[in-house]
Amino acid sequence: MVCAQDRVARWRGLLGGFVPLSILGVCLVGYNAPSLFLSFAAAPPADGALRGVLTPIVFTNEYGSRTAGDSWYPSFADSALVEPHRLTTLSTAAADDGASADLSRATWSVSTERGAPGPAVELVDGAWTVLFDAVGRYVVDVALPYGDCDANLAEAAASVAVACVYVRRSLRKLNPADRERYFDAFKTLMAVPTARGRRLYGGGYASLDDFVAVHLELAGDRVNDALHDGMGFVASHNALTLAFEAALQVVAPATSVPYWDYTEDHHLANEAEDRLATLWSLDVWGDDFFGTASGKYRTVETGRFAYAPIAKAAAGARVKSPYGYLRSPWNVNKDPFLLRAHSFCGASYGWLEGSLTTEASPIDTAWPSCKVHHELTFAVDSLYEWVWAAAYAPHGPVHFMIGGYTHCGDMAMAALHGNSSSDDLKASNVAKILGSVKQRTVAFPKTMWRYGLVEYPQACSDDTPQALCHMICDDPVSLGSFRKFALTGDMGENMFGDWVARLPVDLWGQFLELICTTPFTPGEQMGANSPVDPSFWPIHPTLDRLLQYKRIVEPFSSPGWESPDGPTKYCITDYDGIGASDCKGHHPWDVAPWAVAVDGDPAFVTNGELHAMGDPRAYALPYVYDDFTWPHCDAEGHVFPPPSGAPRPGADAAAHKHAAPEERDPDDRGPPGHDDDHGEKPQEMGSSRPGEAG
Ligand SMILES: [Cu+2]
Repeated sequence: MVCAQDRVARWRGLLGGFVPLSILGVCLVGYNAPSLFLSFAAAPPADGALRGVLTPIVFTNEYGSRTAGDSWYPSFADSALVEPHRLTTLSTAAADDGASADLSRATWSVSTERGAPGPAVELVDGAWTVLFDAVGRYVVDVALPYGDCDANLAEAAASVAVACVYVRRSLRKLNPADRERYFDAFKTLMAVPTARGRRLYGGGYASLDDFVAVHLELAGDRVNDALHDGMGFVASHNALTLAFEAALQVVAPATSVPYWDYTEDHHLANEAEDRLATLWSLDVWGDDFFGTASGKYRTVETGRFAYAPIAKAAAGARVKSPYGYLRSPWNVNKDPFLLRAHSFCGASYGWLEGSLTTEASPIDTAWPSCKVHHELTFAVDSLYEWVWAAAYAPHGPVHFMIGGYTHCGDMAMAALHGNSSSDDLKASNVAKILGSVKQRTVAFPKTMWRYGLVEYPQACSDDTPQALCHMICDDPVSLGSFRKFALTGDMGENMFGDWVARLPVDLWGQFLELICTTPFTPGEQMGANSPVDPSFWPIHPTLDRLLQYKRIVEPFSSPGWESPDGPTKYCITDYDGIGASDCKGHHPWDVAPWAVAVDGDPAFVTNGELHAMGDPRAYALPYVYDDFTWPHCDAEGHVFPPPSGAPRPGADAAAHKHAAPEERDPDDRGPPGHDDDHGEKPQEMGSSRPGEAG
């Protein structure tokens, strides 16, 4: 303790010593230089009254401490970030470490941006704590008696702007309590229907099935997918995630939807010997996370999501599965449980490090890597190009590799084995053809229906055996229908592989029989009901985070919704930019299908408005991301630099180098003569591109 007289003497001493100390700068060695200069800042003014100076106000919760201006968001350059419904500890201290500043005697006040009283700050076990209960801007003031030996010589005061926002964290960085809270709330939304939930939790509640139903209705439309394969993809999924997050928060107020940086999964699996086995055995598939799908039925059998049920669609639902579930019309699955096949009819994958131009094909599965996310960030400079690219290689394979296909029977084509005289159809080629058919389930069961080549049953009654509920082809399957299915332009080749064109005429019927009578069944993440799978939700925040980083670090030179060069194509069915389909859901002026919080209240906004709300320079969303670093990518040489452009210590930002694309094993190529379909951009009808499941 330094008493008043001593302190005044000390000021004098410091002031008196100033010149020589400055001249003999070297003499500072051994002193605590920073606090010395802070002491000068607190030097008594001419009137002789002491006024203390406080160190910055620090806001601490279980994830760490924040001070004003330490976030990467330009909108929060002057603010400290705090989180709603999470106990926050406030601290500050006298900058002059010689002064006595008894923090227990501080007076704190919190007010809203408009000056209304905010939440109370309370002294609990010697620490000042506050619980913000609503997203918004606040001001925190503190006054601290500043003096010594029981004499208040002055009062130090400080004021800081605070932004209270939810923080979306990496799924892998949630502390165990928060991870439990998130997945428990998820389970509640899964189990409690909307009407009952509203009685229990209030009007903001909505069940998971509510979100599944709307996503299914919009994505399961036969002609226009209003959520995918177009410019509305990112904004509509941001609206979906925001609305879902708000429903979760009704149950668990401190929760936010985590992001799953699945490039880390690529990084981890890529270093392993058996990459796919490693991919599916990572932590996120454990009982504490999404749960492991296993067994004959490929459903989760342990953990909180064990036997997660799939609901029946409401009476009169426009889009439902043949068995009446909240599933896609092309999903003939009879089983009532959440399905993740993780493979296509058991066919093994190749493993490729994809790039932005990769058309992710089941032949070479390209789980999104650091490389592709880096390219999306630094090799694209228009929003238009970014949104079109983001949906595919950087995102789509996560959905369809999780979902996969099953119920493929034994895929026998007896005649192919025994009766063929064709050189093309030696046994090894037959195996490859069947392997190709398996792998291409990623596209054809849906694509053939979308193009009107096949139908699915309006209804399969509950007692219809699975084997009898499948797509409906022309009856009898004719040579004409083979031409229609398999030889129409590029379509058949894209759907099945270029071997179809060489299939002998006498085998066409048998091939069609196989295709048309097998109850190929997609996992949920392959279909329009993908939000029913807990592993769906943390996927899109990952893209959103990448987009926010891009907008902070290297903003688009063409930030508009429209193509900077050439006609704008709003969705894949917008032929030649002339709007042949209405592309509903994909224009900036289309209203996003889920309400989002605007100034605290749910409101429907357009895709364009929602995108503007995410502008880091005029940020109006109720959440931020915890950080924008990708250490595992930096380690691979795909460096994500901080906003200044200055390299982080230890990171070679100048390099931006890419690892050479992995050499592909020619034996992984699948079907005979498979034509490399990598490198294609989004296409019109006629493509069998897997598209964006989810
Ligand atoms: Cu989706």
